Amino acid sequence: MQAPALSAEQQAPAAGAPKVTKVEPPNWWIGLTPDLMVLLSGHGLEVTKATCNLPDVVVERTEATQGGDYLFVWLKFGAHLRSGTIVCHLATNDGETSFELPVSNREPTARRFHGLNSDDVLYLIMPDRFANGDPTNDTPAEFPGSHDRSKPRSWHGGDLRGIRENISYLKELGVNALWLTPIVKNGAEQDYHGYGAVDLYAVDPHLGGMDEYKALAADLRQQRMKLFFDTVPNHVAPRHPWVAKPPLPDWFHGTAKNHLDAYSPVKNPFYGKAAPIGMSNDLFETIADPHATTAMRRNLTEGWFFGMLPDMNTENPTVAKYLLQNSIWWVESAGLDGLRVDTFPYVSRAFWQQWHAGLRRIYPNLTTIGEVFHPDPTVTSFFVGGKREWDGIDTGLSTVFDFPLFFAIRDVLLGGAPAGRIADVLRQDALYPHSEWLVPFFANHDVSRMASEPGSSPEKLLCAFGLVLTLRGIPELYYGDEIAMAGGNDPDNRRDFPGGWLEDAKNAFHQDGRTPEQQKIFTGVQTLLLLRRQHQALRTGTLFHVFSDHESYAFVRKTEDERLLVVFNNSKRSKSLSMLQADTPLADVLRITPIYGQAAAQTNGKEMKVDAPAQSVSIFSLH
Ligand SMILES: [Ca+2]
Ligand SMILES: [Ca+2]
Repeated sequence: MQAPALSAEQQAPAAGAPKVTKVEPPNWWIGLTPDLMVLLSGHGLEVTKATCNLPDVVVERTEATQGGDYLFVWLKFGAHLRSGTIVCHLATNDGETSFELPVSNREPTARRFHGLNSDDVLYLIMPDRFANGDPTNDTPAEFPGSHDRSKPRSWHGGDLRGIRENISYLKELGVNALWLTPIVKNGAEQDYHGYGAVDLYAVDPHLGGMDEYKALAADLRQQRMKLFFDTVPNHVAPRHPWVAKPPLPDWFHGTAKNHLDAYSPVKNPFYGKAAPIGMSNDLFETIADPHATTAMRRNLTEGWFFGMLPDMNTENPTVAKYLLQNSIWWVESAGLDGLRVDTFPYVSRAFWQQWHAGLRRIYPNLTTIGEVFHPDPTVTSFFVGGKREWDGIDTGLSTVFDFPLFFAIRDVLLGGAPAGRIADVLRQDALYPHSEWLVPFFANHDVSRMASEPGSSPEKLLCAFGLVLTLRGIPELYYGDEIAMAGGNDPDNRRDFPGGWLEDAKNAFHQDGRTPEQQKIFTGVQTLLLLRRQHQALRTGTLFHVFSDHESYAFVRKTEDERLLVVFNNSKRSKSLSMLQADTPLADVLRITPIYGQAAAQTNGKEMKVDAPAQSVSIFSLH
């Protein structure tokens, strides 16, 4: 009997037969971009011919690298492309293979890509630490031993389903936009925080998959809430497969063995200033300083963060294209409203200009918020877009987190600094093209919890909320501060939200699971957020200083229809403030109605007197 012929699959592959193991991006959309650069991973990909099955898809060129372990394929799309799957055949001297690229129509854009404005309040969640909605993903098969709730640096089981299940809590509190720390695949035990990416096109399996992320985005849209994605174009994890085998020899700045350290060689006293608390030692001033030399700057933008995180070579156009497409892919996949941009000063400004231009061509309203961890507004504002700086570059960045105000609020409340320090930050608002988009905050995942700082108190915590929610901008709150969660420095500031796990003894997502102390803060924050929604002046009003001294600061938020007075007293004692009304927005005020806090106020038409309780924020409506 004759032996049957072997099918193609059964034949032993020739040595070096081509094989595709990964396609980046894994899918795309019709009409989004005129072209696409696809990065294939695999083996034997030194192609002699590449063709796709549709007349509207043209392979413009290909480039094989690393002995055929990677292949870049530049595709051009025609005007008549229809949804379906593009199949591209690759021929090499040793055989043939193919890859698939599904392309689909875009979802209707009406309720997507809105961006933020001062009507919004951002709430920061570290997904691993908020709520465990799906215990079956706690230890993905790929990452055995990564989960241990008793270890502060292990994965704890929180996930995207847990956030979906607690949207009602966020609505009840009164926030409407979520910033999640990075959800891209990290996997490894200590990378629960998300800043150690090993795959920029996948959701970490501990958090749920891409479907779960899209479901969260859809749930939020349904509730008219917004979603921010935390993106890190500056670096990936040391264990990213690219580090051992980069797609291009200069894919990174340097190599694992030979690279600069981002830690600046220039130390803080260079500009003669004392370092404020918590200030990074990296001198972002050198980027803003037209007189600085390349030697003073290079480490910052080309060095590896912490001396260990592989730094993307964002000056290489192929790397820049990869990163732009990756950002577009996340925004389009989930219908995002914006991106929080990590380690902003560590990436070249020319890259940011290009990256923003590419994003804004598709998403003109997308908001990007840069992390510039620095106390000086002349430095933070330098990185904001909407203006060209001395280097001729407009970064395109929408806005930054208001780190100068963060430092001032903490210094005033905890360090005994004069309350006027707050006005000192605000007086520099004209440095920003849109100070109304600044993001005031008093806490995030990188600093110790306000409630646990030496000298803190529930009253001071409520003052911090009171300031952040009434000063100009788009406030950011950190999960759990609304119930006075405790915690020291990283990772202690990232404790599990009580009640997010079935086995938790107390469930602070519900009022009956909160202690009276937790409920007091929760109610205060909820009230402030409600007042913010009810009073246009708290969201968009022009801000005027009306009083400032060592212990107190008072300001007015004014619109055409409304005047509100906010009084902050940082003293340990109650205090009486007198304010002359002439030539201020207090002029002509005859009636003062308290709407928040315990302060009392009266006026004789010329002078206003406010009796403010110790360590308090109070709000009055003026008529
Ligand atoms: Ca889980
Ligand atoms: Ca860099």
